[in-house]
Formats: sequence, C-alpha cells, structure tokens
Amino acid sequence: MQSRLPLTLAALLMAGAAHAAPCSIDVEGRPGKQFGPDRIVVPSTCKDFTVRLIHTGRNSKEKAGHNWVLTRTEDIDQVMVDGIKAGAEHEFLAPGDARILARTPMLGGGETASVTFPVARLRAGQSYTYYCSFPAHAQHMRGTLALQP
Ligand SMILES: [Cu+2]
Repeated sequence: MQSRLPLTLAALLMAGAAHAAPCSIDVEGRPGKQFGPDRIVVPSTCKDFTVRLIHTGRNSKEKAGHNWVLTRTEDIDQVMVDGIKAGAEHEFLAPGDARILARTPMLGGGETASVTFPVARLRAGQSYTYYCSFPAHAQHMRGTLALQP
C-alpha cells in the first residue's frame, strides 16, 4: 500500500495534466509597450491554438494600438521593415505577407480580439517571435513562442 500510493498519485496527476493542456491563451497588451506573457509554449497535442489579445490600456488604436503578430524569429526584422512601408491603413503589415503566420487586428484600449491558427503551421525546434506592429512598439513589445517538443 505504502509503495503503491505514489504511483497512483502520479498516474492521476499525469491524467490531469493531459486533460489540462490548454489550446488557447490570453495575452495582454499592456501600457508601457509590454506583452504579458512574453513566452508561449504551444502544446503539440493541440490541433488549433487560439491567442486572445486584450488591450489593457486606454489609448486609441491610432495613438497606441496593439496587435499580436507571429513570425519565425529570423523573419521578424524584414516583416517589420515591409510593414512600416505598408503604413497605417494596413496596420503596419504588408498585405499578403506569407511570413506572417498569424495575427490579430490592431486594437485600441479596452478592445479584445482572437486569432486561431493550425498547430501544424509550427515546427518543433523552430524559434518564433510575436510582436506588435505599431511603430516603435516592437522593440519592447515582443515575446517568443515555441512548439512543445
Ligand atoms: Cu503596441
């Protein structure tokens, strides 16, 4: 009995963990140009993954908008350059840019938006970065995303 109890407990915990693997996450775009969290691990057991972005500030999207844009880490610099050229009418993202793996619309303070993308779009071992494409936000407003190995 004494030796079997920990095994039973471990089995219960593992079963609970398997059921709990969340296929969605809330990300806050906070005043001070910060994302919370700034690191996301996508469970490989998920078919689709949803990011819900919440702009917790008060500024309009014209003054200090936030969005959530996912690229491979090595693509982000060029995606940003092309996005700035595309301008505000395209929310600082080049239309049809295939390097953008997922994105929400640009939000103003108090607004929320979700994006769902297929986990098959991600590769284990590949580094991904998410950022806000509003001008001058991305230097601080970025995080890393990885597929759970
Ligand atoms: Cu922003």
